[in-house]
Amino acid sequence: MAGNYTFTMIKPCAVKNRYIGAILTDILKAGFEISAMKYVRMTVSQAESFYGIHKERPFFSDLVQFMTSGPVVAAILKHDDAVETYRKLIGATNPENAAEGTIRKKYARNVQENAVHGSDSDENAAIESNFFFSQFERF
Ligand code: 3AN
Repeated sequence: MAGNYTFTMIKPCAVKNRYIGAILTDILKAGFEISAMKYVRMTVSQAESFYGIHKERPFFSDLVQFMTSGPVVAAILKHDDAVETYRKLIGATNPENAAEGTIRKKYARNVQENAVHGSDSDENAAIESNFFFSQFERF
């Protein structure tokens, strides 16, 4: 059965471009509730650990450098079938392939600076949420 929670980050590019408010508005208008939220800058070792699944990919060091270049907004979001519903709202990884009206179509610059992260499975949503938030920080 699909879970009710997903994990997201508003990435450094979208923070720098002043899209935090617009992206949160899109998320809330789509019916998501905020279960947890914080504004943090990851260290290099935290980003390497968070993206460990990609460590053999050619873009890994660029990705870590980018994701540690400034603060991110990290959040746990609640919705029925949260992972799939959120992946639809954000659109394809590469904004060139993202559907009209999606967050990445509107706010992403390219495949790396793609505005937001969204978990790709219930299992990863739980792992990623636990990486950033304790039980006392969730509502
Ligand atoms: P998604 O974020 O849509 O789940 P993943 O998990 O394949 O996509 O990639 C994680 C992150 O790695 C992306 N959000 C993006 O920032 C970066 N990335 C993915 N593919 C590339 C690529 N071909 N070149 C540069 N960065 C990439």
